[in-house]
Amino acid sequence: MARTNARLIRFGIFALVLVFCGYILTKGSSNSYNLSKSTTVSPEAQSSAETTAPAAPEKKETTKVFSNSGSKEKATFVSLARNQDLWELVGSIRQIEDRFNSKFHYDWVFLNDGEFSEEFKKVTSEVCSGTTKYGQIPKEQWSFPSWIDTEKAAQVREEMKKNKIIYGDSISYRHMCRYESGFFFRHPLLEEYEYYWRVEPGIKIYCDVDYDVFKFMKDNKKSYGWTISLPEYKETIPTLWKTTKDFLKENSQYVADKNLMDWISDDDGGSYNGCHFWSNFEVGSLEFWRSDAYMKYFEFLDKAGGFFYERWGDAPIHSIAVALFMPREEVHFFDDIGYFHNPFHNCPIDEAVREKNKCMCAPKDDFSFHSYSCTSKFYDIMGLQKPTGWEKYVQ
Ligand SMILES: Nc1nc2c(ncn2[C@@H]2O[C@H](COP(=O)(O)OP(=O)(O)OP(=O)(O)O)[C@@H](O)[C@H]2O)c(=O)[nH]1
Ligand SMILES: [Mg+2]
Repeated sequence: MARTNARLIRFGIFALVLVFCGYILTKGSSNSYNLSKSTTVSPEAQSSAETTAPAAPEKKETTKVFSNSGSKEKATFVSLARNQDLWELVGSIRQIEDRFNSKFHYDWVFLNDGEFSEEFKKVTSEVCSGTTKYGQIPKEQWSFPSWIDTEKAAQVREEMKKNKIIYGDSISYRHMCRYESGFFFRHPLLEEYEYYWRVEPGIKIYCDVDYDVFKFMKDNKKSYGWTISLPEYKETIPTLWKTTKDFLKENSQYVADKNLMDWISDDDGGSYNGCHFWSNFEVGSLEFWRSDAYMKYFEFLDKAGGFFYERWGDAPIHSIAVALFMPREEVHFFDDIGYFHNPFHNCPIDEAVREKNKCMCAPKDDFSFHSYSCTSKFYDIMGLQKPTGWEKYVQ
C-alpha cells in the first residue's frame, strides 16, 4: 500500500511538471511577432541562429533586448508635410508599413503649417495601419519672432542665394528647421507619447524590421536612434558653435558625464567639426526634447537669431544637444535599418543581416563607412566593433 502511494505521488509530480511545461510553451507561442520572450538576445546570436551565413563579429554591446511582448509603447510616427508632399509621403508610409508597422500598428501624427486637405487625410489614413492624427502648427511657431530684424534676414537670404547655398534663400525652409528644432515635440497631438519616429517624404526603407523599435528603445535605455551621419555645410552655421559655447558657460550642469563631445569636436570643444545625425530619420525620446536642458538650449539659440541670420538646421542642433546632454550609451545607431534619403544610403554591409531582413539595397551604396560619413568615428568613440570588411567601403 505504501509503495502504491509513493508511486501515485511520483506520478502526480510528473503530471504537474508536464502541465507546467505545456503552459510555458503555449504562452511562448501566443505572440506571432515574438523574437525573444523575456530573454536577452544579441543581434549576432539571432542572425547566426536563423541563417547559415557567418555571424557578424561580436560587438561591445553584446546584450540587447529585442522583445515584442506585452503592450505597445506610447509611441507614434510623426511627419511634417504640406498637401503637395502627399504622394511622396505616401511612398514613405507604404514602405514603413510593409517593413515594420503592419506588424505593430503605431499611430501616425501629421503636422502642417497650413491646413491638410481632405484628400491628404483620406489617402494617408487609408495607408496607415494605426490611428492617424492631423495637426496645424500655431502661426507664432511658423513666423519671424518679434526680436528678428527681417531686413537683416532678407539680406542674408540674398547673399546665400548668390553663394548658391542650398535652401539659403528660402524662408519656409528656415521656419521648418526652427519648428523641427524647438516645437514639434510640444504639439498637443504629441503630448501623450513618449517616443517618436520621424518620417519624411521620398525616403526608402530597405529591410524588414521585425522587432518593436520603440520597445527596443525602452528596454535598452536608448533615447536617440539614427541611421546616417555626416558633416554639416559650414556656411549654414557660422556662429552655431560659438553660441553653443556661450550657452554652456552659464549652463554647464546640463552636460552629461559620458558624452559624445569627441564625436562633434576634434579639439576638445574648441570648434565644431560639423558631424551630425541626419534628422530626416530619428527615433527618439520626446522627454529628452522636453527637458530643461534642451528647452533652455533651444530658447538661447532662438534668441540668438541664427535660424534667420544664418540657416541653422535642426539636424546639427539636435545632434549637438544629443552629443552634449545625453549619456552616450543612450545613443543608438540602427545599423540594421536599411534607409535612404536622397542622396545617402544606409545599407547593412553584413550579408547575414541583409539576408535575414530581406534587404533590397546594394552594400556598395552604403554610406556609413564612406570617408565623408561620421559613422566610423561614432564606432571608434563608442568602442563598437565595425562589421567585417568595412574597410572596403571607405572611399
Ligand atoms: N508643412 C510644411 N512642411 C514642410 C515645409 N518645408 C518642408 N517641410 C517638411 O519638412 C521636412 C523637411 O523638409 P525637406 O524639404 O525634406 O528638407 P530636406 O530633407 O533638408 O531636403 P530635401 O533634400 O529636399 O529632402 C519634410 O518632412 C517636409 O515635408 C513647409 O513649408 N511646410
Ligand atoms: Mg527631406
